[in-house]
Amino acid sequence: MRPLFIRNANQLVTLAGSSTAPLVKEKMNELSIIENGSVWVEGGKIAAVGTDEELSRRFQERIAEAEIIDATGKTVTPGLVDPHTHFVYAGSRESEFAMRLSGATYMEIMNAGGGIHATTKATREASEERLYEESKRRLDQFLLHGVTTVEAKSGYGLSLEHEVKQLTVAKKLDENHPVDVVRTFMGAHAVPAEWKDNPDGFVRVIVEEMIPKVSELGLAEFNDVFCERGVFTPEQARTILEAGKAYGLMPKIHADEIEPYGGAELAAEVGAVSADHLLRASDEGIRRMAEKGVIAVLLPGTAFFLMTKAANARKIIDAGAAVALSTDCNPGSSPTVSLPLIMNLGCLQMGMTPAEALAAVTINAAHAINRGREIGSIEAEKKADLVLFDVPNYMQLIYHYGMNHTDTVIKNGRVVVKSGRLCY
Ligand code: IZC
Ligand code: ZN
Repeated sequence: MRPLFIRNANQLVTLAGSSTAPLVKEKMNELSIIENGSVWVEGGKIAAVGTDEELSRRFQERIAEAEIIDATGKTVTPGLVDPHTHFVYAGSRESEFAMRLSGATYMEIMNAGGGIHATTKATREASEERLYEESKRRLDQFLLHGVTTVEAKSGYGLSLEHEVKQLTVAKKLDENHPVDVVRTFMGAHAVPAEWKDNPDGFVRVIVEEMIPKVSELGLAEFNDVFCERGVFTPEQARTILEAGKAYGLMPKIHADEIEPYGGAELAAEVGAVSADHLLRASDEGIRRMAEKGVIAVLLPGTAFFLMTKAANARKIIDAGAAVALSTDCNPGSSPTVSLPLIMNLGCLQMGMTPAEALAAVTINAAHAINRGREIGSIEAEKKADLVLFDVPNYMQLIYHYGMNHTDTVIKNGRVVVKSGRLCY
């Protein structure tokens, strides 16, 4: 592969210097921007970063052999990282939109057999091939919006067979598609209809059958639980997350989305990598998360789409917890793939600065999926995952809401999106 020389970005937003720990507090505003910045890429990795003047001097003898990408007038960022999605699913739930618009809540729809249960039915009925095709289309859309790594949860199978099918699709997408797909087992996403009268029996199936099998097959790195009244209690969540730890699955948790339920506290107790949602998390829970280094993954698109008040990112950052942002891409509460839109909502609805929002979808998002050393910033030795946005500065990327400025995407040193179109 020829070296790649990305030249002369109006802003090269590197986010360098935080590969071992996420950015917290004021540090979330330090983006390490290089004006007229360039990047030399070799063997799929970033080899050097600097001003165009510095790099063109340093690589003078080799420029002729490189593929040149002119970034004049553009903004270059690390490939965006989405650390919380449910994008592997079949079917669609727009019929619930109308129900919610006339007053039904997300939980009411779920308790009446819709919501997660509807998607579980469609996902169980889909063949592996069809699930792959439907999910691949979504993954292409992520890539077209500048995302080069995405976390994907299971949780629409809710039986050993179908959880394995869902994670297998995610694994095959990881292998065959340019976007890296980091897998999370989420058998504890809902209690399926057949276990409705015996939720503890279902918890036993998760702990005794699903977790050992998923771990044996190497299908996931993380283990997540929807800890919410009417779904899984903090006690059940603790049992499931501890069982996962024993099989090498790192804990994550859907915490305190709908009411304060002790999810943030539990995340700190079990040493979760992240606690996600946190709209109603207690101050004490946030304090404990900050103390234990649990990353807060916030999902303002979900609050927007469910018409509720978003989490208070300002308070969480000021309390010292690292914050990441995510789409929560899923068919019911956040059908979007756009992290630029999510950054905009992070600023308008959660009190973040644009710089914090960008740190939250790059380096901090990478840490939220345990990839801080490989991705999330533009630094020598890291994967050459880069995005050229057709805007002169990163602020404009966040300011223009609902627009897609992605021009070029480079994944592992290879151009996979050119002039806003897929070319992998
Ligand atoms: O399908 O509704 N919140 N899980 C927890 C979801 C949203 C996904 C869904
Ligand atoms: Zn979720």
